[in-house]
Amino acid sequence: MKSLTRRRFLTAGLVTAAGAASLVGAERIANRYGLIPPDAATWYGPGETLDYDVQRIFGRHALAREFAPGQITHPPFRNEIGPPLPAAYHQFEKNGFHDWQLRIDGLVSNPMTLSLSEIRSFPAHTQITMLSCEEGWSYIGEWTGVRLSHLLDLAGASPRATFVVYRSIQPKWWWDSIDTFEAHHPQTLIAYAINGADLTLRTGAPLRMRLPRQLGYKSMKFINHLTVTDNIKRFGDGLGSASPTGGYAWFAGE
Ligand SMILES: Nc1nc2c(c(=O)[nH]1)N[C@H]1C(S)=C(S)[C@@H](COP(=O)(O)O)O[C@H]1N2
Ligand SMILES: [Mo]
Repeated sequence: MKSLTRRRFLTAGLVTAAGAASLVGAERIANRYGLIPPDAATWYGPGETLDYDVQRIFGRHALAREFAPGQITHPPFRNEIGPPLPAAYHQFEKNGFHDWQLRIDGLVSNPMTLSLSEIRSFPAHTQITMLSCEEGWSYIGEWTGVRLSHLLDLAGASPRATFVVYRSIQPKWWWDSIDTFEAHHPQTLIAYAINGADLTLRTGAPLRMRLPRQLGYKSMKFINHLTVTDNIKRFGDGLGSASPTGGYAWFAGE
């Protein structure tokens, strides 16, 4: 009921903003553009919905600030990794991650499983950006990887898709999602290197989501699975990530 009221409120705003004639049309636009974050019904709802909508209406193409090489923080700050990694992870690590795979499925015409060497053969992008933890610290690093949009194009992601779910080797705690704007944003990378060297256990080896427009916890380490969807409610508790249950908002942008 609550989220319905909020939806009506948003819809009214959209009607005003767009000068649209029809309420039904505006509601369709709100849903089409995903202007309601998946965890809107939680206590983050009102504030987060407002942040998210302002960002999506006015700032969805905005670029996170990029820095000069001399501004890189040495060594990078590294956060605690919790909970402990499973034994399977350490097996991959022993083999230099040669058999690590990234699965891409869901609303795609060509589901695929990519090896690390395939991912490294794709066009590489490097960016010097800031990673900010919600706890207040931050550091500047140079990340290299493939654009997520490149992988989505390869797999033939459907234009009907609204979210991309990403999972780590710790899928119970560390799974998350982004909307398709964020997924196609040119600074959104599946990263495999930091400051010119392969990622390590502490920095998320062998693959890490790198989202410089959102707080650090969205830059998930140990990624092995991407699912393209038009129905985010089907995943986990339906809130878009494990975070809202643990006390963190799904949308961590500004
Ligand atoms: N799989 C996984 N990803 C993770 C975490 C984690 O514990 N496990 N910590 C997150 C948090 S809270 C932050 S702030 C950043 C920290 O990245 P860093 O270690 O490169 O500083 O990683 C994020 N990604
Ligand atoms: Mo964090």
